[in-house]
Parts: sequence; C-alpha cells; structure tokens
Amino acid sequence: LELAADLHRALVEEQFAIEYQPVVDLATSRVTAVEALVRWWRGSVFVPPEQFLGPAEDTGLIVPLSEWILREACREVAAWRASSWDIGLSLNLSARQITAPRFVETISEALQESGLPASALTLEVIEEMLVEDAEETISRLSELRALGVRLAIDDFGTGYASLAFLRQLPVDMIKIDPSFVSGLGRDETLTLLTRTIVRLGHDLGLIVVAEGIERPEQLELLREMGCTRGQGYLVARPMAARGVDSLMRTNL
Ligand code: G
Ligand code: G
Ligand code: MN
Ligand code: NA
Repeated sequence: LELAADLHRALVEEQFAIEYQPVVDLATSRVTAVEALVRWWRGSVFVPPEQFLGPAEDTGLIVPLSEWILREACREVAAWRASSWDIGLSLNLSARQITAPRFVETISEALQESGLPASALTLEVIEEMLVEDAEETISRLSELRALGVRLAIDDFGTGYASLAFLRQLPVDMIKIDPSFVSGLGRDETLTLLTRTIVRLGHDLGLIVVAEGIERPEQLELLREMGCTRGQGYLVARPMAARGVDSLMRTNL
C-alpha cells in the first residue's frame, strides 16, 4: 500500500526514467532497434521493475505509467530517426494496459504526435497475456498490427503454449528467452532447442531475436544459426538516452 502511494507520487513528480537497450542485426552488427526499459529512482534508491510493476499493475497505475513511457520513448526514437538513423523502438506491454479503455487510440495518438511511423514500433507481449481477456487482447493487438505496428512474442519458448500463440495472434517477431541462449555451447539440449526455434521462426517468416547474449561463444553460434538479431550485455547494456546519442554517431 505504501509502495502504491509512492508510485503515484513518483509518476506526478516524474521520478521514472527510460533506459534503452540496443538490439543489433547479427549479420552486420549494426543497431537496428532499442528496447525501452523503465527505471525508478525512489530518491537515491533504485527500485527494480520486478518490484514495482506488479503493484503498478494491481493498482492500475501501470496505465498512466505505460502511457508516459510510450510518449517519451516515441518522441526520443523519432528524434534519432530525424538524424537519418533507421532505428526501431520496442516496448513491453502489460496485460492491464492492453485491455484499458482507449489502448489502441493512445498508441495511434503517440505515433501521430511524435511522427514515429507505425512500422518503426514493435510491441512485445508474453504468452500469459492471452490467458485472461484473450479475445479482447487479440482483437486490440490485431487492430494495431493492421495499422502497421509490429508485434513480438517476448520470452519465447517459456510459455505454456508458444506454438498455439503463433496460431492465435499474427506476429512479426519472436524473442528467444535467455534461458535457452544461456546454454549455447555449454548445454547440448539448449543449443539444439535454440537452433530449432531459430529455424521455426524463419520457416514462419518471422524475425528472430536472441536475448541475454553475454559470451562471445553465444554470439558466434547464433550467427552460424542465422539468427536475425541479438540483444544482451555483451552487445550493449541498457543505457540512458545520452548513451544512445553517442552510439548513433558510430552507426550512421
Ligand atoms: O529492466 P529490466 O531489463 O530489468 O526489466 C525487468 C522486467 O521488467 C522485464 O520483464 C521487462 O520486460 C519489464 N519491463 C521493463 N520495462 C517495462 C515497461 O516499460 N513496461 C512493462 N510492462 N514492463 C517493462
Ligand atoms: O522480459 P524482458 O525480455 O523484457 O526483459 C529484459 C530484461 O533483461 C531487462 O531487465 C534487461 O536489463 C535484462 N537484460 C538484458 N540483457 C541481459 C543480459 O545479457 N543478461 C541478463 N542477465 N539480463 C539482461
Ligand atoms: Mn522485452
Ligand atoms: Na525476454
């Protein structure tokens, strides 16, 4: 309850910040997108998203918080694109955000206001979001996709029904969960499963992103497998907008 009150105050006082984690094209090593990740500095104490996203979801504060992240990130990425950097934005969605009133309108408005093209925005969802309010969720996400927004399945491979999800919702991208990537080159089964997911994704015409790349060996194997994109501490850590500014200079 105390955290809930603090969250509300944090929103009003703009204590939240966004970090961007670069996603690279594995064939060229160029940054093709950034994933927005929310950060909360409660005074001088950093509160990890895992600690406040649940309470934000329960209290409904996730809705205005997500809207702030959406507008801010669209604005910043549109500015990088205006410097002729062809970069995309990935946003993590919460279940409550998708079923909130005016979800589709809020996203369309943020795109219009920022000038970010719909095709430059990817919305990441996890399979669990289809358990409750599945019909409403699928219909709203499909509506956005019809506008040109891309959809990604985050943490792919860990859900209860990864393959059923691919049938129910038209997606453009799968993000392989770090629990597979972590075992690359060390664990035969995880290596085989990663290779299989990459092939499955490509056979379905999807962009395949590997997450949680921390060791050079993982990067090598993913390149050899033909995985499209990569993300992880070895490639780049999440960084403030200023960090992305400098990165842009090496990518233009
Ligand atoms: O920031 P970090 O990489 O530690 O993220 C921890 C978790 O918080 C991840 O599951 C991530 O998807 C989630 N997360 C980070 N930023 C956002 C956000 O803006 N909205 C939602 N809904 N989840 C986020
Ligand atoms: O659930 P989602 O994939 O959105 O979560 C992204 C989270 O993973 C963020 O909190 C981000 O900080 C974290 N992350 C990104 N790259 C790595 C990595 O290479 N290793 C680890 N352990 N975490 C990572
Ligand atoms: Mn994500
Ligand atoms: Na993930």
